[in-house]
Amino acid sequence: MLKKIPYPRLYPILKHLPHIDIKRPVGSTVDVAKNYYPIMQLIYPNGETMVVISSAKLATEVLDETRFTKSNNKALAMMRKYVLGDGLFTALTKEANWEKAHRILMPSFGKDAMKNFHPKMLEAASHLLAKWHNLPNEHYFNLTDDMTRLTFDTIGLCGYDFNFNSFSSNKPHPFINSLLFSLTEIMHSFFLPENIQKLRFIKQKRLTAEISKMNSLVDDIIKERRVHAKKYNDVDDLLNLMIHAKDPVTNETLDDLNIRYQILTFLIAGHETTSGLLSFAFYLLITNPDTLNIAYHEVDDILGIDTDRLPKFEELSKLKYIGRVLSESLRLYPPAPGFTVQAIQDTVIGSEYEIKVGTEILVLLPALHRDPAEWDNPEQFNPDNFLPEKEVTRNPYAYKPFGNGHRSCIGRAFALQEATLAMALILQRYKLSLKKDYQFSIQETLSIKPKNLEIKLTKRKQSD
Ligand code: MNH
Repeated sequence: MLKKIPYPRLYPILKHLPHIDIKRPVGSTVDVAKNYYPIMQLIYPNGETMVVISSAKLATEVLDETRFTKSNNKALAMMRKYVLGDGLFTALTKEANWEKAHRILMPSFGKDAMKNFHPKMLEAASHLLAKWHNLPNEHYFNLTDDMTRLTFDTIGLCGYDFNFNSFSSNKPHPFINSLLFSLTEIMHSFFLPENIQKLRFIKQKRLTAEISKMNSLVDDIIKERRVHAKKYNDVDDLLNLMIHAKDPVTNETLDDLNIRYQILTFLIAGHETTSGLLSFAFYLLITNPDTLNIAYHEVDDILGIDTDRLPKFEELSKLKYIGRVLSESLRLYPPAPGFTVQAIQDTVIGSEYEIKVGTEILVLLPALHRDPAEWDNPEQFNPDNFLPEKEVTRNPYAYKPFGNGHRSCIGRAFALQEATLAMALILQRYKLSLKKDYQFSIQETLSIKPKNLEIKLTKRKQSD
């Protein structure tokens, strides 16, 4: 028997918009979806419909790549139009440039390639450590801002051998401000009908200006590479692949415009989410002292409380508990909180809900990752959810922080290595404490991060 996909009360003109807080679209959608588990439908003022999935059972179906494929929802389409073009993230799967760039860039993100990134990741982290070493006592600062400095500098060094020097300034790198404005503006526009959007020409004008500022950083990166071509001949970074590598199938290199899009794609995708991951993971550790203790023990065991010793690449994979902390943090607070797919042809899911070809389907990760049918105590932070024996028995579709299948995250291993390294270096050296009256809330800018996460540090001692 087919059922209608349920939805909340519909309003004239605004349709479902009154149910959504456009400052926190994901959080408010999760709140509504709880009342409509495992599936609901939202209609936006522009008439577009979104089917929202929050159970692993239905995710298992819509993530079957023989029936469904990644779709560029309106936010991705806007990212594509204004910023990222046919770069990997916003290219359509059927486009020749997606497959081509995927083939060219994939090898540099495999397990073997990760070792090459280790020294650069250490270099970026050493700038964070140098800054923290010199902080005054009892000084509160925004942890997320420093995590963003770290991840942004890391992708600059690993990807483009380019030092953004984010830690040398009290202000965020100008690129970060431009990106923040652009993502927020694109997120807000997502909900507005096109005729209203046109009326917001001041915002639109600023969007264009911020995007050209971001593009000028891409110009700097390309210029540096061209002017000092010789110096970079033997460098093993992403940019050299983007510029020189030939696709084994077509024997072509990437074209100049596509190279620009890839540079921006990796600049953005390569730091935003990892910064969110580290921020949430530290917040969760600080507020769950038992888990923090286990993490300290592991770091002390494997690396020692020796403030000068830097982890070797081979040691990172021994930090099993930290790995589980990161996985569990990605479960509760997936920094990229959703992604969309669409049916290849008309179909039925869960044997009861009809899905028409092309219908936008949102896999709402904070809801999926707390599916009561799959997780015991879903709201509880418990790194042991990722013990190996738990992982083998769980439905793999209950946990998708890096997306799905062919179009899943190319930077997964990179992000986890970077986050493990940063967490280990920090725990080796510091105790972290939150401001007394800290009220946890989430800031949404397409991705999610903790808001105003102010912490202070105390140096650890050998005797701790
Ligand atoms: Mn990443 C795709 C999450 C780190 C580069 N990434 C995706 C998708 C998710 C995602 C989800 C799929 C989106 C979709 O289906 O529309 N990414 C993350 C998370 C982290 C992350 C949670 C960190 C934690 N990503 C990184 C890093 C890089 C990167 C680091 C680069 C160095 N991600 C990408 C690219 C894609 C992507 C590129 C698009 C891949 C493709 O479609 O071929």
